[in-house]
Amino acid sequence: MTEAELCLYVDDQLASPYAMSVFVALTEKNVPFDMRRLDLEAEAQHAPDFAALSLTRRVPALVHAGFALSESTAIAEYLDEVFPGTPLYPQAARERARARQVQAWLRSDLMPIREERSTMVVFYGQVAPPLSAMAQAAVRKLYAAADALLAPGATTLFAEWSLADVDLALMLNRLQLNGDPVPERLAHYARRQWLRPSVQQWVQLPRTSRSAPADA
Ligand SMILES: N[C@@H](CCC(=O)N[C@@H](CS)C(=O)NCC(=O)O)C(=O)O
Repeated sequence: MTEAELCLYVDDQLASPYAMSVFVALTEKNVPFDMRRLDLEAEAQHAPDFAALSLTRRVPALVHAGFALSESTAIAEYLDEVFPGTPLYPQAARERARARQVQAWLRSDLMPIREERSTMVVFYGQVAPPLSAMAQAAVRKLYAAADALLAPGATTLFAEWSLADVDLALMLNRLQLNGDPVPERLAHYARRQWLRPSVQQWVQLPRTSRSAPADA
């Protein structure tokens, strides 16, 4: 495979949690890929060239040998089916379904956490003001779900690592890295997940300080 065969489009700020998820997926698959950064503030996602590739006009988008795909979980599932290497999802049907459930939930719920603890906290060290009552309710829901999903002493959701771990750790780290109280068991899990080399490769990418994105 040549590098030109796989190209990942991400946000210029490298703050998108969904772009991070796909970056980690590609890195775990150990396949070479190009990465192109789009300036979302400058509306680069609406430029005709990109809009023709990404039907949603959002990042992440992946182009694989002429096949263009958007939506991070669709991309991850495609990569898992097409490439060998580290499995991104559990093999057993029920665990795989649970992993997809976690990913879908983290992308569709908990909006007050995503708004009040944007990934600028995680990737740019910004400190946000105290959580609103709505966000505190979302945090309680997050902690209850994570506590129920994680077996005692476990550092992964399932027997083996999966991409759902990356997404859950990111959600917990929105709070942990802001200094909000996180139950120690969940904090330990998120810290361990954050140390995974593929995650650290994303975290360590050079960034220049910018203002907060609308929804990350
Ligand atoms: N459900 C999508 C969410 C993607 C998303 O929200 N991308 C944001 C960046 S974090 C984006 O491209 N925003 C620009 C826009 O919507 O115009 C996924 O999982 O890929």
